[in-house]
Amino acid sequence: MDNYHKSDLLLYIHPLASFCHKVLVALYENGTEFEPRIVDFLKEDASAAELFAYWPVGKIPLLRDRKREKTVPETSIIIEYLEEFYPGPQKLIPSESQLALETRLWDRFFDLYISVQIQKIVVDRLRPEGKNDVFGVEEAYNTLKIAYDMVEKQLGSQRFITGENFTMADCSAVPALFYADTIISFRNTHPKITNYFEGLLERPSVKRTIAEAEPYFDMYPLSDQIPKRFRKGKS
Ligand SMILES: N[C@@H](CCC(=O)N[C@@H](CS)C(=O)NCC(=O)O)C(=O)O
Repeated sequence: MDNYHKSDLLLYIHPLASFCHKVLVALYENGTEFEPRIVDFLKEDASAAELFAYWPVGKIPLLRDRKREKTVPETSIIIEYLEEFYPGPQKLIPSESQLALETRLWDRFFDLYISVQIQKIVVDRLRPEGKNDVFGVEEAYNTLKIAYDMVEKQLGSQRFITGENFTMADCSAVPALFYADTIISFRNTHPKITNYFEGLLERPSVKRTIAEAEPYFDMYPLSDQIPKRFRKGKS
């Protein structure tokens, strides 16, 4: 059988990429079998060529369902797709419609007002001299601060961002808060975020995602801000 694959699901990723972490956490939460394919944008290798062929905007992660011959882009859509066609024990989108909306809202919130703002700040450091977006970066810092206050308020006394159950919104929170903390630390200013994030870090899915990113941490422009406890042999 020449088109035999170990898994129907092929996931184009990079282990350091924050949006990939969101989907990896979802997959590990449910023990969903998949084949990772690392895309190295710097090398423009075969994986990158495949990614662009399937999804010309070239964003990762990208899911390819070989059984259904379907290409699934965008983290939230990927998680919704997995929930529909490859469900596992951890329900990531609640069945109750109001809670499902809350989940989608806070998923968007972490993506748009934290992860995207971090991207703006980090990518600006990699821009050629004279091409920096000083105003955009300033705006991103402001948005991050507002977002922290909103997340702190939303958490109230609940364990997860939408209540007592772990959902897709918490998958988004993991990389958002991991990288945001390297830019503006919330540890001395936002006790509920700190406590929530520490709880997330205890989950095996999150530990595994961070451990797999660790060999690549030096590629991150603010790698010196990643706490030593996440670095092997550097505690
Ligand atoms: N809205 C997208 C964002 C994905 C995204 O920005 N991915 C980054 C990696 S974290 C990427 O592909 N960057 C490469 C590039 O922009 O060229 C999603 O949720 O999937």
